[in-house]
Amino acid sequence: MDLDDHPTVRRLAENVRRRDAHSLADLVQDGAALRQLARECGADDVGLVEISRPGLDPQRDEIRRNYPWTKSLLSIVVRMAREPVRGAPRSVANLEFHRAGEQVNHVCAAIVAKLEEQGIRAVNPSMGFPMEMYQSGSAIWVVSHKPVAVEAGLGHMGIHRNLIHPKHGNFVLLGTVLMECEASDYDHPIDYNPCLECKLCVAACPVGAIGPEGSFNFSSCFTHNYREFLGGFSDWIEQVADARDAIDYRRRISEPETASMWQSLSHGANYKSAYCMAVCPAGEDVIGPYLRDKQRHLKEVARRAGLRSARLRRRSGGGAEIQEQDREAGEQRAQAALDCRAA
Ligand code: B12
Ligand code: SF4
Repeated sequence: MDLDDHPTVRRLAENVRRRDAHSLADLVQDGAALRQLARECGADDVGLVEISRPGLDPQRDEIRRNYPWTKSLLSIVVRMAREPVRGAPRSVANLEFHRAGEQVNHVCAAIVAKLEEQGIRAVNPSMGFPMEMYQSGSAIWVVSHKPVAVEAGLGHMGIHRNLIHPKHGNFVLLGTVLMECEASDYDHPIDYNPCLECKLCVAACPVGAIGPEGSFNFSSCFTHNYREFLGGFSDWIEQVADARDAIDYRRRISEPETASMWQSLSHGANYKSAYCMAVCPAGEDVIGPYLRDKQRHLKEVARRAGLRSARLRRRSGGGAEIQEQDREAGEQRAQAALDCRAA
């Protein structure tokens, strides 16, 4: 068969001819149309940034290493429902984090599909996981969404380091689409930070990861909130590997923690905190109840913090009494396992 006569090859040649006929100016897409496309695909807000923006200096080389053709970035937010994130049960909050996260990925994938139909190369790096584990040592993510969203005028990072959208507050998850095309116009950072500097996030964090001046202790948040991701998972595997037998395993890991790890493996990894986000009153749609009744807002924050204080003391290794209780509980679990075997 003459391959040049094959229908697929003929159609491809025609498409390439048509594409080559485009002038560079045709590759500059109308900014308003790109924003409209993102909204039609389900984004709650959107902004555009050129790759040469100084705010992207720390990640430009990294982005271009993987996708050298990137000329502009489309940044989107998807709003989360507030009450599921605010309440104490983390299973409810996690449902909302997973739902909104999936939505971010779907919206970005839909935008990429539409752009591809128009002959524009585009990719949608993940909103969270999966990430590039082989890059550990440098950033394992393909795009750092927060600085892109800031440059796209979608908000600023508050004291807790989450992006606060001027309307939806910090109850948003972020996505970025890398595009081959330039846009006719770009967005810019908003001229104020929606953060109120109330420092409720500082008080609510169970492991003190957020400093009142805006410093962030990565390791504290990572070890606690991300117990069932990455480092915490490795720790669990090592406990399994090091345990001499089932009874020794039960001494090391409590049954609820085993069950929680199973839930994460079977239903998607679960966050253990996000209380910094839960308590944040910033944003036009969010601030109302805080302004109306600060005392009530504070009481609710305190109630949530109270629920976690024992865990906090245990995790920080403080309190010999609690360590003793932990040891006794481990022994009881081991004894129960022995009784069970003997029966
Ligand atoms: C890495 C990461 C984390 C890390 C670090 C958090 C952070 N502040 O950067 C950990 C595991 C702690 C984390 C936790 C959470 N995350 Co997170 N996370 C990311 C990720 C993958 C990259 C963040 C990033 O760009 N960091 C770098 C810069 C821009 O941020 P920074 O605040 O200045 O970072 C400082 C520290 O993180 C530190 N650092 C970063 N990496 C490392 C590595 C080491 C070894 C060390 C020592 C320090 C360190 O150095 C930076 C400079 O001070 C993004 C997804 C993505 N691909 O963008 C989601 C993302 C930032 N996370 C998000 C969320 C929702 C959370 C949690 C609420 C999780 C949850 N559901 O419980 C918490 C909130 C913690 C907090 N207050 O920041 C959302 C934020 C949405 C928003 N409105 O801003 C994002 C954007 C995901 C998304 N697509 O929406 N996350
Ligand atoms: S809780 Fe208060 S201090 Fe913390 S980020 Fe939100 S508004 Fe800013």
